[in-house]
Amino acid sequence: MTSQCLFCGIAAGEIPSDSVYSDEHVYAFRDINPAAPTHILVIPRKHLSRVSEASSDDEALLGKILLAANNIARQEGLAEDGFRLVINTGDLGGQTVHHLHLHILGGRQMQWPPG
Ligand code: IU
Repeated sequence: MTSQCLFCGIAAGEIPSDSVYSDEHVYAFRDINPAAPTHILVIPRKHLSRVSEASSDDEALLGKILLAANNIARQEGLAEDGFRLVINTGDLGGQTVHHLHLHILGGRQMQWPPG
């Protein structure tokens, strides 16, 4: 499902993005409509439409995404003051792009509960 999926296209380099990290399994880029001073999306190159579609086969991949986010947050200078990781899932979860993505949000005070 490469060509019909926006984030597959971004990970493949077919659609331009402001890349911050790339490896064999994971790609990360700056959100086009940032909701915080730092807003980065971390995605698996493998197409998974949402986190609830992941299976035990994806255990290592999910770990890679989380550890990549951790490293990116450190590189972006967010580690000391803190940051937020978010995975919106499905309609009620507020997911609008149907390729699993982990939001890194930082650089401002976050509120709880989220909207
Ligand atoms: P959501 O969790 O599915 O709601 O997040 C989708 C994000 O993808 C959202 O923050 C958008 O601003 C972002 N995005 C993007 O970075 N580039 C795009 O071309 C599109 C959406 I469409």
